[in-house]
Amino acid sequence: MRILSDIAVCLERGDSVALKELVKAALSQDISADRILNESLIKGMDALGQKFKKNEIFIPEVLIATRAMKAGLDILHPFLSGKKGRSDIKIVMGTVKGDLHDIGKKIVGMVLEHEGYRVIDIGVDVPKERYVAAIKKERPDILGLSALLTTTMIYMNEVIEAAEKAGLRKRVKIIIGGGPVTSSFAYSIKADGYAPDAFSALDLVNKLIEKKRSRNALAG
Ligand code: B1M
Repeated sequence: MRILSDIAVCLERGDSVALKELVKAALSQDISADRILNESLIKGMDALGQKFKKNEIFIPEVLIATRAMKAGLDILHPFLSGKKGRSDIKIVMGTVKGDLHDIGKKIVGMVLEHEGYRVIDIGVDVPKERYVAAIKKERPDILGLSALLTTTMIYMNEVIEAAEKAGLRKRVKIIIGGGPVTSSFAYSIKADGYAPDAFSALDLVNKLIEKKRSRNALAG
């Protein structure tokens, strides 16, 4: 669909003004927010990532495109939100220490909110101590860790160990995701699950919550 590829082009160019207008136009043509997210914004960001990798563009261009991405996400957010019924389930999400990438985490959070979950975003560059503090303060059902760099994903292990040391590991399910993360890595650091994208993260959370509910029901 032409309008979806036009949005992706605006994203790559970092043209926030045109992108916002096109996203609004796409919504008014009854194109779903999920489709706009997947087929234009995420697609555009992937294309940008390829160019970044090949040194065809540099950090300033990526930052300008990031701003455009966020402007698009702000418009889509209300169209992804609204379901009720799971607001008793709390999910804390953060990008690990040393890592400033937050778009993927933001999208995962939006998709989970859309399902009605309560999401608390504790930001980027989050040290293990802040994750531990957030588990104590918020008492979440699920803790989500995001990392986009091969150099920062290993920190996820430290967060899990810190939760264990603080005696909090059994209280919370820990799920991980982000570009370089894999299911075998998740298994190796004893995370409770891995998801490659936002909609798989939703499936994973639904499954973990379902399991918890059946366990609680069995326990009476
Ligand atoms: Co960075 N960057 N970046 N960057 N950047 C990548 C990640 C990179 C792959 C680019 C490349 O070389 N092709 C590369 C990493 C290589 C590696 O380690 N494997 C890279 C690099 C090297 C760097 C710097 C080191 C560059 C430098 O300074 N020389 C630097 C590091 C800064 C730091 O963090 N300390 C850097 C900086 C930046 C910017 C600040 C300029 C900017 C980030 C802005 C921001 O986020 N506010 C940026 C961006 C935008 C990118 C690319 C182009 C796009 C990332 C993105 O937003 N993707 C990226 C290239 C790429 O990914 N193709 C790149 C769109 C987003 C929807 O996808 O984040 O993967 P993603 O999220 C997905 C899934 O991964 C998953 O669901 C999401 C939605 O479907 N997911 C989860 C994510 N978190 C999850 C958590 C879950 C479950 C699923 O459960 C909890």
